[in-house]
Amino acid sequence: MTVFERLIDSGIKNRAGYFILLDPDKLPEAQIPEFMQRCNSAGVDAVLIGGSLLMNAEFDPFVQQVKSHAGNVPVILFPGSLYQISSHADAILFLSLISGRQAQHLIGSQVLAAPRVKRAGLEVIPTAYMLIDCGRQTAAQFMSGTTPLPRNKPDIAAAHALAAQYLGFKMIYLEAGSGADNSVPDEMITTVKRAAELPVIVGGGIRTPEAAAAKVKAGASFIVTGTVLEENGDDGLIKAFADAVHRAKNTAKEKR
Ligand code: 1GP
Repeated sequence: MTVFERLIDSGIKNRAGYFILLDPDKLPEAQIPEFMQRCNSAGVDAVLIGGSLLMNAEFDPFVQQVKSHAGNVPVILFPGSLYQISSHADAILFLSLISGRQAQHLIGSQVLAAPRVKRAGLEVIPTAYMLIDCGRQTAAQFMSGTTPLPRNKPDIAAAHALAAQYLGFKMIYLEAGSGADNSVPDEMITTVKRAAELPVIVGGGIRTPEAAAAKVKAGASFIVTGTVLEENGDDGLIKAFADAVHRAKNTAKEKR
């Protein structure tokens, strides 16, 4: 079974899935074993590794360390640049920034990355990546030099999602940006979910298990949190997020 099949199987058939984003600059290597132990026992569905920028950490050894302590949890690359490819991961979200109009982020970087991804033997999950305005500029917006989609225009997001489906992407990622002041609006998630028959990952600015559950109810298939776990040392928070996401029921379809 591929990582993608596993995610779909455990994730969206009956319940949503919970992903944790690890930024190599933020999680000290010495803390990786204990952190991954907590992910395993909480039932986290995958860890994503990536960041807009790498200031200090060495990417490849970091991924290797995470993988060696990951147990059953799939390790998926969520690359912020061409430097974030590692053969130690299980899979890669092969991203195209479809909310922007810059050829480099739509296809240019992907052409450069493709041979490296193949050599690394990674499972590829083609993912349509959409930046959603969160009220102020985020690192992803600045680094990509693109304009995010307006947060009060769910139809624009829905049309992008439908185009992504017709282009053959396997997942949609609605991104408010790491540390966003405002997460992706629930109404936009519902509109996107109804427009396209693809699993929807939602991340950026989700700070409480209740907010995560509300996104699942709105139609999210997978929830990503990063910053809140970096800022909060509470041992029980990972489990609280995982439980909230797994227990919440997606009601977006019934409202159709
Ligand atoms: C960022 O969606 C992720 O790419 C997670 O965002 O760090 O705000 O949780 P946060």
